[in-house]
Amino acid sequence: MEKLIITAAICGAEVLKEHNPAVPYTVAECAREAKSAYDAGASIIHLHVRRDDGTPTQDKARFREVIEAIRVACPGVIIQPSTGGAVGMTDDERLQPTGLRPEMATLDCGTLNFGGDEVFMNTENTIKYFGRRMIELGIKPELECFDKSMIDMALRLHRKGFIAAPMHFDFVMGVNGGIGGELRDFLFLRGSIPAGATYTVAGIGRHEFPLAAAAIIDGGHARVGFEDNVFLSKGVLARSNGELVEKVARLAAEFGREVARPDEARAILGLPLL
Ligand code: KMH
Ligand code: ZN
Repeated sequence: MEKLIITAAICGAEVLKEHNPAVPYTVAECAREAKSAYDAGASIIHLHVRRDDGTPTQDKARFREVIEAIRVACPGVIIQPSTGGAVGMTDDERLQPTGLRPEMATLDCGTLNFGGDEVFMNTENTIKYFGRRMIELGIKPELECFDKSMIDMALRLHRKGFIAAPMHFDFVMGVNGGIGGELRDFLFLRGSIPAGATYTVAGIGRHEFPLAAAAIIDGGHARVGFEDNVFLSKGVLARSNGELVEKVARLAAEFGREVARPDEARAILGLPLL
């Protein structure tokens, strides 16, 4: 089986220090959290950035600053900026970090309810616009699919030339408004992607580790981090993103699956080596 790629979603746009005091806002805190994850075996850092007061922003200069600090702390790591940003941001606001030409970025493949009155908007035209931009800039999209219909959308837009192969999916499971986080849901999604595609799974909250275990066994890849879950186990806050990554690496070791370092992850994903 291929080595396991662990992605750390260190910060997110919604989770706050009130949920876990280790959630990073400042540049130094982001570098600290990325390093804890990298040292524990993460080869991809999925990145949102904040102002120092915790406000989410897609500001290009802020991304540049945080990315530079992470590069120093985590030599060779793959940095994957979010183009999802936070609910309510415009398309062009969200796309700003693509101007830094990262190796990867997220591409959200559909609209969904996001709790209360919030709607995370990704119309077909938005997805086409983002897909075209990523092809032009040579950025590999991680196709964020919060439900089965979003996989279908991604496949349709791939056929129309808006998304290049080999496709890499991220099944985000357990969001209130998207697909659930049960094993049957996982099997439905992973059975819906084409041969030659890769996937990672991001389970929200209590779904994080069971779904990581499913991906480890299945030959897929796993995402953990404060964006998705702040607990190491029931009622126990993780002290760092690194603790969450360590737990996945331990699970992988139990199942005899080795963890990929960044260049091995690049080879698996079809990214140029550094
Ligand atoms: N913060 C969510 C509204 C992504 O990174 O592409 C969107 C999100 C997905 O987190
Ligand atoms: Zn995200």
